[in-house]
Amino acid sequence: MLTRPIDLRSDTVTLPTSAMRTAMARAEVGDDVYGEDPTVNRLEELAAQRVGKAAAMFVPSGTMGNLCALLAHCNRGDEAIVGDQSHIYNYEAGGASVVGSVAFHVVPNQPDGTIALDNLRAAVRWTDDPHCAETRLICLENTHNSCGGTVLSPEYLASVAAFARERDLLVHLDGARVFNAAVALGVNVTELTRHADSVMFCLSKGLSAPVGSVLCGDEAFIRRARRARKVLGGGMRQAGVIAAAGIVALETMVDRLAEDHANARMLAEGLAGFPQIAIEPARVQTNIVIFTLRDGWSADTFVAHLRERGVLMGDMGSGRIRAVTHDGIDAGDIAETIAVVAEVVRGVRG
Ligand code: TLP
Repeated sequence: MLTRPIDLRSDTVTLPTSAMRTAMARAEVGDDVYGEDPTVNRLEELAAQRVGKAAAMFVPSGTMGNLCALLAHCNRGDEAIVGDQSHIYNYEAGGASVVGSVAFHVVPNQPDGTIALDNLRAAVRWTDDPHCAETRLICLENTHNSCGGTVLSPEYLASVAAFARERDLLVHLDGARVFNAAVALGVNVTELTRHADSVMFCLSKGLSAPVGSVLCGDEAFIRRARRARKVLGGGMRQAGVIAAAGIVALETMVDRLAEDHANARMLAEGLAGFPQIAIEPARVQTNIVIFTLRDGWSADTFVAHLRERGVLMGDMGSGRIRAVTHDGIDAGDIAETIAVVAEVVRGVRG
């Protein structure tokens, strides 16, 4: 048993840094529903500027950020095209349909997290026939969580943006981990975000802030999104206390994501050494490692055995297991994880 658990379930388990705690304690605050919290205002300006948009809105979660985006872009009865592996479709409780009467038009994600242009083309409804919902929005995800933290390239994003313009559609980017994508590619994040009308990114994942995400877009869009956030009960008051950590996250925690990517690759390479594990290390581009087990071993038993020995991973269903690297996990933890996996593999077999 390890002296402390190695928690690879998600990068959402990251803890605020001491610089964040200091900034939180000292944050100047006001009532943000009146637009009077100076720290929230500063975070929103910084976030908008980082992703190259005119305006931004602080929200308590990525789920609320995506939902506000869909509500601000779409009218009741409109259709949003989403990937079948997307977080918006699978893990956000169908919010846009529940709250906004927005229909999801689900198309396949490719293994690399993209949606093929042919699939987009086929999904758009060309007609003003009243039988059909009106296509309004395309949602993309970068990095793509369920596809294994894969990175959507600027070229691909540009091709979707061009397609959307041609068809008079909008593009929303679920960029919960868009800074991981930018760091992996070695480009400024605006190379990725400029192809979308709106982008949501999370402060509370790899960037280690305790709470919060930011939705960015043009001024008119953010005005509509603020109304949606109010409907959802997401108008916060002295939110500067948490926004302060978000500022530290953006200013100090982006470049270090490269370490998480290197650790994820190290983990993937270690796992590939076990014949019982199916994984292609070359496909691990950022901080998410997804693998399956061979020979009919069950993922939940494997995950339970790891847990008993102090290593936490996520069972994603369909036999898939996810491990996510983040601040607080170093190369030594990865070596220990691989040693624990070796024990489990031997134990379960023997
Ligand atoms: N993802 C979480 C879980 O919900 C699966 C995780 O542990 O990875 N978009 C993407 C791509 C996400 O991965 C997540 C969270 C969200 C949106 C939602 O963010 P929160 O959890 O802040 O609502």
